[in-house]
Amino acid sequence: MVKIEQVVGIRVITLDEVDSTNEYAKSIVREVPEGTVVVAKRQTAGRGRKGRSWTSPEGGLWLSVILKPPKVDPRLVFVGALAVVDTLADFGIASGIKWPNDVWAGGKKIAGVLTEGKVGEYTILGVGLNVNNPIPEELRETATAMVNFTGVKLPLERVLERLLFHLDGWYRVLKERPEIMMAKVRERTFILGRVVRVVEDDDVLIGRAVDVLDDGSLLLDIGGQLRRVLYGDVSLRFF
Ligand code: BTX
Repeated sequence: MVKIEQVVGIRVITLDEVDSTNEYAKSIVREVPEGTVVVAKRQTAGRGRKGRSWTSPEGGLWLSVILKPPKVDPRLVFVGALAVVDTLADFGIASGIKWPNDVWAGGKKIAGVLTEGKVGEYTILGVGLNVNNPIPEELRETATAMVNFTGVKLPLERVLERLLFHLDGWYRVLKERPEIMMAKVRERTFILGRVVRVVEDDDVLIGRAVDVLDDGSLLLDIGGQLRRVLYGDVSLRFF
């Protein structure tokens, strides 16, 4: 029988409070093995992409996984997104990926993924999942938490255990059979077939999302012209 070695979660560092688990993970990257996880009860300066802030009070799961892949792979973000989708399914919550780095449930954002790395050295895979935490007033239109679906608070330890299990599994699939992971990403990406607005650097593109390609980029149909988008912010409500 082939023994499968666990990578993600071989070591878990738990903190009560930290500015950002991604920052903390970066500061210890050289001292710990690949797969080490930093999880904090609350973050005082949780970050999203492009310097945006990520609200992280007690009750949610805020964690970073230290990965040391041979090269930086932009598809690592999907390891996080797919693991969240599977974790939510374990608790009976249906969700989908809003390319490239959000997970939505019931029409609202329930989780976000932030990958940061240094070429040839490491990638920090940060995942923020709203579990039992309150959603601040100003985000209630767009954000939700697991507790809003279950009606009862969830044991955070159990959610963490499922999330680490799925992160480990999808990281292995990415390394060994990336095409299988990308097929799953396509299946889970709920924006496909819909007209979206994508902001890519200074470009604003409006078109129909038709596919997620094997390299992780989004294929847009803009009035019959196909355009590949490597990275960007997607909005669905822009009319
Ligand atoms: P993003 O840039 O796609 O999303 C950030 C935006 O999401 C914010 O501008 C705000 O509108 C909204 N938002 C803020 N907090 C929440 C929340 N709790 N739930 C839903 N929406 C919210 C997404 O970035 C990537 C987030 C990664 C967060 C993890 S937590 C662990 C790790 N450490 C860290 O500092 N960041 C990552």
